[in-house]
Amino acid sequence: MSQPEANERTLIVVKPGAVARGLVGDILSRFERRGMTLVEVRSQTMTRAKAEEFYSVHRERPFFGELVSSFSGGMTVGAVVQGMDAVATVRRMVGATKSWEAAPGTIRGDLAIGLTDNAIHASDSKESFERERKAYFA
Ligand code: 3AN
Repeated sequence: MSQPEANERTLIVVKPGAVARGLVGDILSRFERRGMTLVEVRSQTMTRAKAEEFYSVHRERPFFGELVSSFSGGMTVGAVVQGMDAVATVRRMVGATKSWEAAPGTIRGDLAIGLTDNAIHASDSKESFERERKAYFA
């Protein structure tokens, strides 16, 4: 088995619904308490064009319009999170996409119940991280 990377980086974005509910502190503190470092943080309301670029891999999906409207519908908070095996570790901490199925103890399992509005985005690979970091921090 390959060794996990100690200082791997990934991107998380707290989605507008969770920012509006005042959950930013709770969500970011979970990564800090896990021993991970927030190396870059930004808050912004995404333009529609920027949200489309961010989610461009889903352009052909039937839910693309709803996803883009939701993501650009209010303030977001994005962070580059660094730590041991960060991409996979953070995805485990985030939990299942359908947040009603997400395990208790995960961010979605504790804080979300929706699908489009499922509290947080997290990169699913190193390649996605590189692309999404550029798109979010542009
Ligand atoms: P995840 O965020 O868990 O990586 P993806 O990448 O499959 O999930 O989907 C990206 C985002 O698209 C999800 N966070 C969710 O907001 C939305 N989404 C995914 N599947 C659906 C669906 N069937 N209907 C509506 N929205 C969806």
